[in-house]
Amino acid sequence: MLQAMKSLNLRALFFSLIGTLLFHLISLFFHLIRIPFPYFEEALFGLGAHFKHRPPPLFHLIRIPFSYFEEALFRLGAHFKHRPPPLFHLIRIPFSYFEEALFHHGAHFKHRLRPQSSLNFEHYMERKVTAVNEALDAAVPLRAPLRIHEAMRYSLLAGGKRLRPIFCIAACELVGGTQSKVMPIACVLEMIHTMSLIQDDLPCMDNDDLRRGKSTTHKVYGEATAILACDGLIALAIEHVTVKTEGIMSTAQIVQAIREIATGAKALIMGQEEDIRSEGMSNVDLKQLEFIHLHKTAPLFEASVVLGAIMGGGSTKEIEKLRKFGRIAGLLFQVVDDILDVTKSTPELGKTAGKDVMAEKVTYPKLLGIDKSREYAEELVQDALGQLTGFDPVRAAPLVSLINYAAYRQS
Ligand code: GRG
Repeated sequence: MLQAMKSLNLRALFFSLIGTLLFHLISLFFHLIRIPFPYFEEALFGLGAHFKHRPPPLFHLIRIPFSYFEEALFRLGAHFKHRPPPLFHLIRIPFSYFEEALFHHGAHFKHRLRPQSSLNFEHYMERKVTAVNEALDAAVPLRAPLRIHEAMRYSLLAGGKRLRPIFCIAACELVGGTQSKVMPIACVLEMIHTMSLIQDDLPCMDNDDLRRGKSTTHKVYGEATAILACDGLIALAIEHVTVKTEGIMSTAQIVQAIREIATGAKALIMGQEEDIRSEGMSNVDLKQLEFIHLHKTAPLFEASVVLGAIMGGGSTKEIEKLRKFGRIAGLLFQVVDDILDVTKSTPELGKTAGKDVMAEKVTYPKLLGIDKSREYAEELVQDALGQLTGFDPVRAAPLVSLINYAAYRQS
């Protein structure tokens, strides 16, 4: 009898222990699956992330966080109200829902799980910007007469993003070319871009005091020297295409490069003229605005990738795909420029913020509003990335990241 009671007690104890354990395991399980979803979603929405494909309700059951995303979110400056326990860090499962949002937000992943994601974009940009800056520095030596050379160097080496030369190098490397071969052409693109900015800032155009975080060229050197610096940069650009490419480009390639640059420059002039004429006009529609942006900004981006592809020995099909990619990238850049003009401050931009509104310029936010302008930028990102299908994904990674950078930059 005693024996039977003992074994009954033991059995009861055993079952109660198992029951308690199960209860705790189940509540722990529910606790764990409860935390992660709001944990990420809250952080992502707080960052203003957009999800193109929200996961179906079923997926909401699987709410697994992992350090892969956490790392990226931290780099974006995300704040988490509830951090999941370290146990979760063991579970590292890619989740395209989060990945897409983070990637499009400009996030960088140290350990990317997709093939193209092994690129460390920050390091990539650092390396490319340094190489371009060194080449530009060497391109304009400080010589007599000092003042004009100083003015050219002042604007050229003022520390821009160097996006056009980097797009050019990335396109060249995408089709199998090398940075050293394309560098003179990459510099040409920055020279023309810089001279267009000096002109754009002149009192007779946008009349601006600040560019790239510094006083504009005419403010420092006076209008006459600023205009001559523009002329000097055009002359230097032509010299670079024809002289600095000797032995590395065929005559046919040089002619093609000059044609691309001239076509781009012509378009820039037309876009700028329409931009200035549209100031203060209330009847400018989307079609006209697209004309302005497609001329004022897109052609130099287009020329950048096309020249990169030509220099890299790309096929006609590759060049034409990249041409479309470059044009969309340029349009995207200008749409984002319009958005930043009304959403960021002067110190953040390094140029005068809110000047489009002040000058009564027609912009995407003015015609569509900020949200629709962002949606349009998002469409352009997808459109541009679509042009890269068919290219080797690892080699295309810099252009993918550059598009994301152009779209989600903060200045
Ligand atoms: C190569 C032979 C040869 C000639 C060059 C390119 C060129 C001819 C002239 C430049 C025309 C010009 C002033 C274009 C402006 C381009 C431009 C993108 C200006 C900046 O646009 P904004 O005002 O941007 O929208 P910011 O940065 O001022 O907000």
